[in-house]
Formats: sequence, C-alpha cells, structure tokens
Amino acid sequence: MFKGILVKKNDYNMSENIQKISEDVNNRPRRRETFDGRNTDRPPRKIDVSVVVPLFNEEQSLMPLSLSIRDALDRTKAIYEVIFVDDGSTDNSLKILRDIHRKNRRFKFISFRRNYGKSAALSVGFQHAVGRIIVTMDADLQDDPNEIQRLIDKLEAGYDLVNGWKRKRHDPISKTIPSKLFNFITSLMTGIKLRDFNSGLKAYKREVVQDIKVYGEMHRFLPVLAQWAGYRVAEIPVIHHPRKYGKTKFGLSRFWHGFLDLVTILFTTRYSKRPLHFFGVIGIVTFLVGFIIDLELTVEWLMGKTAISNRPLFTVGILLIIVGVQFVSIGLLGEMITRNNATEEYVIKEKVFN
Ligand SMILES: Nc1nc2c(ncn2[C@@H]2O[C@H](COP(=O)(O)OP(=O)(O)O)[C@@H](O)[C@H]2O)c(=O)[nH]1
Ligand SMILES: [Mg+2]
Repeated sequence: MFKGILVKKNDYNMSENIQKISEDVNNRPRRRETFDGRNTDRPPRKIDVSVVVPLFNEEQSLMPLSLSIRDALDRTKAIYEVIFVDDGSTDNSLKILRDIHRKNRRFKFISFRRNYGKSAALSVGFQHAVGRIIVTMDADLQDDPNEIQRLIDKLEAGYDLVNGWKRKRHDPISKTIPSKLFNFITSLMTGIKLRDFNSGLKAYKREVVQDIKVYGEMHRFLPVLAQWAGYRVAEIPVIHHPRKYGKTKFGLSRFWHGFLDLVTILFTTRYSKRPLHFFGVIGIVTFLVGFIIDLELTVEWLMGKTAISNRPLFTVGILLIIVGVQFVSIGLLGEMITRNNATEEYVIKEKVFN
C-alpha cells in the first residue's frame, strides 16, 4: 500500500530515487520569484511606474488619495504599482492600507513597527519598487497625482530625476519663508539650480534610486546627490493643495536639521576624499588674518607708536593663528585617515567588456 514511500533497505536504489525527485521538481509548476525574493505564482508583469508614498498618521487622506492616484494613473495606460510605506503610524492608517490593498492589488504596503523617518521609508520603498520609473509623493493630498504624467514626460525627454516645484505653495508662512531660505542656501552651496529641493513629488529613473543611498534625513538632498553622481536633474512647476486632513509632521526643527545635513552632504560627498582642501582653506585664511593683524601691531611697536601690551587685538591675532594651524592639522589628519581606507564607490553608467 505504501509502495514507493516505504522502500526495503536492500532494494533501495539511490540514483533512481534521486532521479525521481528531480523529475518531480521539474514537473512542478515553477514558483516565480520577484527580485526582492517574494514568491508569487502569477507571471511577473512588467511594471512601468512604481509610486512610492511614505506616510505617518494620515488615516483620513489615504482612501481619497488612493482613489485619485488610481484615476490619474488609469488614464495614463501605464502599468503601475503603488507602494505605501507606513512609518509606524499610531492611528488607523495601517488598517486603511489593508482595506485599500484588498480592493485593489496594485496598492501594496509596507508597515514599520516604529517610526524611522521619511528617508528610511523612502529607502525601503525604493528597494521594493520594481517599476522602470519611480515616482514619490506625499500622502497628505497636497501633491496632485495628475502631475505624475507631466513628471514622467519630462523624464522621458532625457532626464534621470525630475523634481516637482511647488510654485504656489499652500502652507503657512512659518513654513514657506524658512523653506525659501533653505532652498536658496542649498542652491548657493551646491551650485544646483532647483527651487524646491525638499518637494515630496519627484520622478526618478530606476538607476537613480538604486545607486543613491538615502539615510538619516538625507531625502531632502536626493537631487543634490543625484546630480553629483552624474545624473541629469530637472525641475517643473507642479500644483500644490492645502492640507485637508491631519496636521503637518515637520516643525521648525527640520530647518536646523536641514542645514546641518547640508554641511554633512557637502563634506561627505565633496571633500571626504580630500579633507585638506576643506580644512586647509579655512585654516590658511584664518592663519593669514591673525598673522597680518599681529604683524601690523609688531610694526607699530617697532616704530615706537604703541606698546603691544595694551592692544587687545594682539590676542585676537594669536587666537586666529592657533586656530588656523589647528584647521590645517585636522585636514592633514583627515588626509591620513583617507589614505588608510581608500574605498570609493564609482557609479558606472554602462560597461562593454568582451
Ligand atoms: N515615512 C514617514 N513619512 C512621514 C513622516 N513624517 C511625515 N511623513 C510624510 O511625509 C509627507 C509630508 O509630510 P507633511 O507633514 O505634510 O510635511 P509638509 O508638507 O512639509 O508640511 C506626508 O505624506 C507625511 O505623511 C515620518 O516620520 N515618516
Ligand atoms: Mg504636507
């Protein structure tokens, strides 16, 4: 009765059995694996556009948002998926995401156990997105899904990242003014001519999000990192709506963080391989100012005009000289550290190698 399963020891034929097993495996319908290792029995469809939506406590906006994304993208005829990344929301967002997924399988979600921040959410969303084009947008109904097609058109015109510039921004003045300042300084320091670095609405070619690592709160500088990595970045004006439900998650602290992150970005991407160029210039300028001040005082003393002891400026000069020497020394130490771990990631665009 159990023939084939129970085998008598002496007529056990190893090679025959192995062959049988491998036949079984080959006849079984094959499970397909998507690139991130999830199994699915459906044949993979080629997805044109992945929309990644990071969110935190947006329960009221999610349902209307998913409807308007669906309407906008159905009109474009693109094959799309929408990936919500719930960042440890404490309201009903997760439950609503489950409902949305149940109604329409193109809407997927990932939910973090706790809040990790918008950069983390974007990063995980990017890892799971399979589209040729990746679009990001906010979940608060302030970004308009009808703009997605325009972003994509611009992308197809020969860019790798297209940024949505909220030309007429519907936010309180306490947010718009610091934001203008932030954009102005970032543009000045990086030399990149964008007007709305931190816009939630952006479209990327797939390679961009694969090559560029987002961590901390660096999502604000994705266009900067992309352009510095050699990608072509463009910006188009987009419609922006006032917030209907819920409230803003970012207070004034974001601007301090933003400026500190700008320094980090400048330093780590531009100067991490040549720290002396960063510290050395500051050091030499400081040193020279101190030196000239003290030289002038010494000359005056030599000519018998004043005694150095009653010139407070002399101390300032000495301070500047010491600080200047220290900056140069820090730069040199940085160079030594850099030499010792000379790893750098080079982003390759194309390789013909045969
Ligand atoms: N993943 C994640 N998303 C967040 C977080 N805070 C805000 N968001 C989302 O980021 C988007 C913009 O946030 P919002 O508070 O509207 O910022 P504002 O538009 O600049 O006022 C919305 O979709 C939020 O749900 C967070 O901590 N993590
Ligand atoms: Mg908002």
